[in-house]
This record gives sequence, structure tokens and C-alpha cells, in this order.
Amino acid sequence: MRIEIIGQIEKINGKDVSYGDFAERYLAKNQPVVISDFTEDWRAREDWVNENGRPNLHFFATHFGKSRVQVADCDIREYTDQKRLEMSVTEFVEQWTDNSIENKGNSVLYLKDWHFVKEYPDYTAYKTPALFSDDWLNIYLDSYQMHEDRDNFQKYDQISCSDYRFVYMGGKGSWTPLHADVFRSYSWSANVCGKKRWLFLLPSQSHLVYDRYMKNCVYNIFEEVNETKFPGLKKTTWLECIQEPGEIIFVPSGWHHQVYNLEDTISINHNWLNAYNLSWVWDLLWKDYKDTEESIEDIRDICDDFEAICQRNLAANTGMNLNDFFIFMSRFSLGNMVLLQSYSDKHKTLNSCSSAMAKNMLLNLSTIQKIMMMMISAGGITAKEVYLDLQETLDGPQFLRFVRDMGRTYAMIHKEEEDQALSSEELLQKLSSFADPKMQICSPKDLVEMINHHNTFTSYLLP
Ligand SMILES: O=C(O)CCC(=O)C(=O)O
Ligand SMILES: [Fe+2]
Repeated sequence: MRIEIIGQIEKINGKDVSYGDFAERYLAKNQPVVISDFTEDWRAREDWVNENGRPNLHFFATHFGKSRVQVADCDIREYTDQKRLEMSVTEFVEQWTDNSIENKGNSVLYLKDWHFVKEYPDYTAYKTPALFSDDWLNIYLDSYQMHEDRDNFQKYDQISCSDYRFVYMGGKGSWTPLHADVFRSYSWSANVCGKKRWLFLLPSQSHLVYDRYMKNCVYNIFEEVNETKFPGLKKTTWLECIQEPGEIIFVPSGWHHQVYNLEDTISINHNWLNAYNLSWVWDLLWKDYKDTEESIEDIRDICDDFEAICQRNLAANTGMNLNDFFIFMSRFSLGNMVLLQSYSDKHKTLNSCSSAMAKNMLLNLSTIQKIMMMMISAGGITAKEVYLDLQETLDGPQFLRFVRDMGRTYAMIHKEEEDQALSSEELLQKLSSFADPKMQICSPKDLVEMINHHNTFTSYLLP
């Protein structure tokens, strides 16, 4: 089947766009764009690339050879993805080199989802550009796990969910099947070397690549697809992009994409979410929850705790469940409120003239409130043991790190002066000015009320 390509993705120069422009034109409008001029000073572009512009595989084998990585066999489909193998970077490099010398019809291999930053935190391969730094997911995961203390997920957590910052490496012809990203998050992807061809589908056409039960998605848009099963595919229209070395592509939420490496390519990509795409994340999480519930409906009557099983399955299938999401939003809100409190103590004001940084955090809080209201109307959180204890949160070292990372990041994004990093005593003092530290956030309703209370209190300080 031939698919119809109706346009190309816009390209801009990173130097020509401020954070405010980017947020308004691309994050808020959920539009893809390719940005140049952000990667020139990255260490990765020096160390990882030979003078001829091809991957320096020798460098990988000597510096990171022992790492265990996931490698996709691009020729073999397994369920909805490619077959994955596990091997060391040295083995991967050997196979890649053998394949390109002998070219004897071996499978095309593609190293994917390598949590490089987690594994080598002291080797600064690159710096995330400010445009992509309002990243709640990775800031959170640097301090917390998505499913804490849940024995069943310890192993899964550490391997798969430690963060959403990845390195990809593959020879010419390696590719990624059609998909929309995890949690319907945004992604950005930078070519350290090599070229990619991207095909994008507008979210308004997503339903056309699913079967009539909205369960199975087309795997490869260039392969003969069963028209009876996927009658919508012939009506789809696609945007295309050829991404050159050094360029970064912004992939908005919910846009399905299929990707080809046109040359031997190394890329770095992150998944991230923030106030602009939180409703996408919520909508998918709720849909996945309902699907999970429906899939085990027949055992409901014989289960002691049906809800707990649903949440467990949801976390296993998607990487987070409703409880995790609620705790994530609670901690994130708390961090924003503490930082805003600190800002308003210092500047004696918090209003529409406040800094871009303060406005960003106010937007975060109002967006979380909206999503919590949706959660309430959908049925909320029913498990009794899911709550956030404020005292316990303050006592743990993670919260201090989390708030400091957040403060530093927002100051960097908006090019504002960073408040002196808060101490743990100051954390308690700031929090005490809008909440009772003995309190617990037990439900989305508690969180909405706490944010209201905080907002009333901080605007009380207005001159
Ligand atoms: O580069 C690839 O092969 C896939 C990357 C991708 O899907 C993404 O960045 O969202
Ligand atoms: Fe993707």
C-alpha cells in the first residue's frame, strides 16, 4: 500500500526562538518542528563521531563496552514491537562491524532505549536544551521511583523505568515501527551523527491506523497491510521529515510516527511531560485503566482486591498506575508551592507581573488542579493506603534534591536568577506557611484544596 505524504515538518534555527515562543507555538499547539544549532558543542558529537561523520564504534567499545543493552532485530516482529535481544555494547559493536563488512544478509540490529545518563552520570555527553527542560518526568525520576516499595516492581523499575533519557544506535536501514510515545509524552530526538527519515500522522487521524476495536495498531505503513483489518489506513495523510546530523526533532503528544535510519546513526532522545501535555497523559492513563479493568472483568467476583490487581496490571503494562500518578502530581505540586512561597517571600509579590518562572509554576499548579478535578469526576483514588504524608516527605532527603533540581531547572529555562538553594529547615518553614506539616494528602480533592489554599495565601501577600 502506498501512503500519501502531504507535507514536510517545519525547520527553525534554535537561536531564533525564545522559550516563550517555543511554548506558545509548539508545546501548546502540539506541533512538530525540527530545530538546528543546539548540539554543536556537545561532547557526544566530538567523542562519538569519526572525522568522516560516521559513528566511532571503537570509542563505545573501549569506554562503555561492558554495558548491557537492549538490541532490536529490525527484521523480526514480536507482538507489537521488534524482537529484542540483550547483549553487551562490545558484542553489539562487533556484530555491527561484521555485518557491514560481510553484508551477508544478517539481520539489521538497532540498539535502543539505553539509559546512558543513568549509567554514566559523570560523563556529560550533552546538555538538554532549555526548550526541552520543563520535564517533570525525568526531574521526578532523578529523586523518586514511580512505584516505591512495591516489591514486585523493584526489578522492573530499576531496569526499565529509571528514567526516560535514551541513546539509540543503528546502521543504515534500521528502523522503528509505527507508534505513539509512552504515556503520550512529548519526545525530542537529536542526531549525534547520521540521518533519519520520519513519517508523522496527525493525532486527528490516529483512529485510522487501528483496527475496528481500537486494539491493534498498524506495524509498518510501507508493508502490505490487511485492508479488511485496517480499512482506515488508505485514508491517512502523512507529514515527512529528513533529519540531518546535529538537528533535533520535537515530537508532540499523540502523533504516531515511524522512523528510518538513512545512514549509520546515533541519536539521543528524551520523553517528557509538563503542563502543556498533561491532559494527554491523563486521558491515556484513564483509558488504559479502563481497558485493564475490562480485560479481567471475568475474575472480579473471585478477587479479594480487584482494584489492587487492576493497578498492578496497569503499572506493569504502562509503567505507572493511577496511584503512582497521583503521588507524582502531589509531590510535584508540593515542590512548586514551596518554590513559589520562597519566591514570594523574597520578592513580596506573586501576581501577573511576576517573573516568567513564577508564572510557569502557577500554570503548573492550575493545570494539575484541572487534571485532579478530572480524576475526581472519573472516580478518584479508592485505595486507602495511597496518600502523601507531608512530614515524611520533608524528612526524606529526596524531596530536598527534587526541589533544588526543580528550582535550578526553572531558573535556567527562564534565564532568571536562581534563589539560593533551599535548606531542609527552609523547606519546612516555607511549607508551614501554607500547610500543616502534620497533614496528609489523601485524595485528588485534598490536593486541589491545598493548591487553592496556597494560592489564596500567596496572593494575600500582594502589595
Ligand atoms: O529514532 C528512532 O528510531 C525512534 C525514536 C522515537 O520514536 C522517538 O524519539 O520518539
Ligand atoms: Fe517515538
